[in-house]
Amino acid sequence: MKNLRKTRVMLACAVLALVCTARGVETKCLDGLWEFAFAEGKSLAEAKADFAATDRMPVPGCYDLVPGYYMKRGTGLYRREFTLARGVPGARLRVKGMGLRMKLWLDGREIGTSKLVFSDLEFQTGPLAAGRHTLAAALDNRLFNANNEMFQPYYDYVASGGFYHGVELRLQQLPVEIDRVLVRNRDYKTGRVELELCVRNAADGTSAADAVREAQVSFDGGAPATVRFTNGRAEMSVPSFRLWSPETPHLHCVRVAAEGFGAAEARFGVRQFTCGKGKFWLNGSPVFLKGVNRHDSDYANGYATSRISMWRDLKLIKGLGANFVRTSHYPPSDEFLSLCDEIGLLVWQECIGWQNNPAQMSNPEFIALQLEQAHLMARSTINHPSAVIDAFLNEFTSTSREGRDLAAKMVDALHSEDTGRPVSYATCRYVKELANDKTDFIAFNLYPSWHQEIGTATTHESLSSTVRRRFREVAQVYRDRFGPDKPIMIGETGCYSFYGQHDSEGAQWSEEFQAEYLSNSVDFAIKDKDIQGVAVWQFCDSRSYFRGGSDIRTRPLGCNMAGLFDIHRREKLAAKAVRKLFTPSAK
Ligand code: ADA
Repeated sequence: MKNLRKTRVMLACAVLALVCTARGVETKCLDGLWEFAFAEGKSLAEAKADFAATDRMPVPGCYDLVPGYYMKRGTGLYRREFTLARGVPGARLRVKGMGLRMKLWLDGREIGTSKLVFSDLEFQTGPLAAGRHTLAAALDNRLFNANNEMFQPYYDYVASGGFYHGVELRLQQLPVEIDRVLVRNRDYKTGRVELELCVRNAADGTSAADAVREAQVSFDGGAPATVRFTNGRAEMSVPSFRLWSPETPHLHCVRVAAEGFGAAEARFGVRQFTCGKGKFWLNGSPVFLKGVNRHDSDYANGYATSRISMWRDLKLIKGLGANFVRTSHYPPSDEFLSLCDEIGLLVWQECIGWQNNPAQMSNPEFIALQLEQAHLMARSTINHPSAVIDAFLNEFTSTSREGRDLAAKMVDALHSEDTGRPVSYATCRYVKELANDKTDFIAFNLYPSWHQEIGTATTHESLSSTVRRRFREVAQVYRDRFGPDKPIMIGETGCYSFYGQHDSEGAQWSEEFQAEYLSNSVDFAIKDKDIQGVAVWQFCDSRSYFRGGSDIRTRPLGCNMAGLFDIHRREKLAAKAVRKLFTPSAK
């Protein structure tokens, strides 16, 4: 009897040891120099996996910023080989953001296509044998004036072809395996979280959520506890938890291991961000959002921003005294959010858009793509405590029935992922606004005396009074229309300047003019009773449309010049003015 008990204990310990050392889904990085050819003017339909390579191209990277292909439009053809030491029952190819459309082949077999520019995408490969494999991709960067296009030619940011943040294979080791663990905050006061296990069948990637009934869960490297899961979900409290905030960005780690189903780890934070009583609330206290809009782009590398360049930008943003960044106007990379988790910044992320019109918003394919991007963005970012707002379609025609219908669908799609995040969009439609009924807060973009009321900036006094009067009027419209509960923020305010160009009396486009402009609008935002946040347009100058586009005369060298920093991140006077207002923080 005694021996039997001893054997049982030993067996249990052995199982536990096995479970605790279970490796989980393995990642194989496929970044590097790939074979390349460019088919100018050609479409994905004409692309083939066995193309004749004429060059090589780095992944990640935007091919249309590389000499030979600079600003050309067509399809970039990529290919590389990789070797597997062992066969696997299934794998997923992860593409961490691409533009603008893509087709993929593995060993000559098509494994997927996508038009979800900027999204973090995965494609099933099926079982893979040990040995050599060939992966090929076609990336089309052509622009069309067609209603089903996610990237319209008139958007005020450059359209670029390439792999933005790299490619990896996620190799499943077991026929049914835990792929990821998602951590949803349930109660920030007690550190209560819900774990969702994403368990997959290797062969086709379908969900097997209910396969895992019991798992070993450990937080922050502590002792594992046995937890029962129902339909892949279980609630528990994080031991000795510390809250995440921009000032104290504490992070926790969870490891889940289940016998026969492998293991997965996740980093997360305990926090709550909500809207109510006319304010934003972080962990139960009101928070005023002070920040910038940022394009995830560099002059030289386009959207293929590196970790160091993102980190440099985040240091500059934090250095302004900001607590907030809006990822204008498309979903951020996973890497960017990880860095925001670490450095402590509240992030507004959004699905791609820019002044979309009723014809686009009633196009079934456009609607389907937008909804798919919304689901993907909200779900794939659940573990990032920095991601606190989900948004969509910057400045779409929210005065139209089509806009209102699509907005309602987008709000539902984003809320359905159960992230706990407030949802909204940035509007520029003011009194005619129709689509804000279901949003959690109001964000409006306004450029009085710059894009609107042109000619009212003639004196320092008229600039100041116009800016303050218009912001107040618009804030009041929203307050009256939507009542006292929804917080109101300024999604964008700003104007343009040339780095290094000065004028003692603040001529338009001088650094002085921009600094004076933002001193007025940001000061108004901080002091106004209704405004609960402000995001300056924009963090740094950025590439926009190149030789055409509606406002082309205001895009010198193809750039939008509204940055607090220039495109090389050199500080303008406006950055100093904003820092002065953000740092002492009245609210
Ligand atoms: C808009 C838009 C921004 C940018 C800005 C500008 O409001 O949302 O993306 O284009 O104006 O610089 O004109």
